[in-house]
Amino acid sequence: MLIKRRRGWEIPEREATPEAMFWSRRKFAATLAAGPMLLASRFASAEDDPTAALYPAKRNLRYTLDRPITDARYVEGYNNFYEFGSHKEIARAAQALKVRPWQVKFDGLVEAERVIDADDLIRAMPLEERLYRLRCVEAWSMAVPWTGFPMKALVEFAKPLGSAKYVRMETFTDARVAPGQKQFWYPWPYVEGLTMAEATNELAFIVTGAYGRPLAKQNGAPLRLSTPWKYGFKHIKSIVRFTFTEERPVGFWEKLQASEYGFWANVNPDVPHPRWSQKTERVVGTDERRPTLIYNGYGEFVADLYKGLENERLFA
Ligand SMILES: Nc1nc2c(c(=O)[nH]1)N[C@H]1C(S)=C(S)[C@@H](COP(=O)(O)O)O[C@H]1N2
Ligand SMILES: [Mo]
Repeated sequence: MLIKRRRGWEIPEREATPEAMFWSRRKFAATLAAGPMLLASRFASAEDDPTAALYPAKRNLRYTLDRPITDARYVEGYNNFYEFGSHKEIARAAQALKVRPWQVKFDGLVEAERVIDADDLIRAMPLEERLYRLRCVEAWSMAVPWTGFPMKALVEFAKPLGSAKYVRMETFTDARVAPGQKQFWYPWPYVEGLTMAEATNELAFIVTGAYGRPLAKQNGAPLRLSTPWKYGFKHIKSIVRFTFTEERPVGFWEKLQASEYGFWANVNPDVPHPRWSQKTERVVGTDERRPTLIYNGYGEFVADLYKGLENERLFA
């Protein structure tokens, strides 16, 4: 007889871990309450960071929030990073990830394949700070001061051929440091993709830092994507490879459960997830619920990207 077991990803997050319960039962709640500096020092490693002097970068005032910035202790203590576990308390486990040296590969439909060290890439790019909202498909949200550079600058650096239609991104694979990757039912490595028009839209941002310092490992150091008009699962962490291609990439979640997680994944309160509503979101770190906005409130920047694509499943 086939026994159907409910796995972590089949349970809506707010049902699995109401936030009050999450914070009260956690073992290192005391450390987190003591503040982000203590957390940062606890997690500080011996690895020197030659990019540290680039932070804090100048804030770009074009991108504004409609709510306060989420306290760093939530952004750095309540994470999705399935490589380190299918729950939210992965920050400690993620410290095992070695982010130096870190090679990033550009391949596929490019003028010439190349590999560059992440520190060299970061130093070559125009760093700035942006205040962005992050809306997870599980119906929670945060507001984060990310540091990074426009993905458009990265695309220009990669020199894709005119025939490239998509960019496929891939996370590291190393089951020795990321025990989640021993869970064979997940389609590792984590993969995500964007169309070239999305990747070169001004909002698409490669994140290298947050809160005025280099990015914490649990947030996807050394390079992570932010596409704030799309659900959080598109925001792939700890990227090692950018491949330019004519074929639409199949993301990690799409491969696992295509009926629930698609390629486009644009935020829309009127298109429910098959198992829960997307109408509102829980604002992490507060007891507030807010109405969710179409394109997560970024329609003025991105709505035009989807003209003529109305037959696509744009919102899941
Ligand atoms: N490699 C990788 N990237 C990932 C994930 C993951 O499990 N693995 N989770 C995604 C999901 S579902 C969300 S909501 C965001 C969470 O980012 P944060 O932990 O920095 O808030 O990361 C995304 N990027
Ligand atoms: Mo998510």
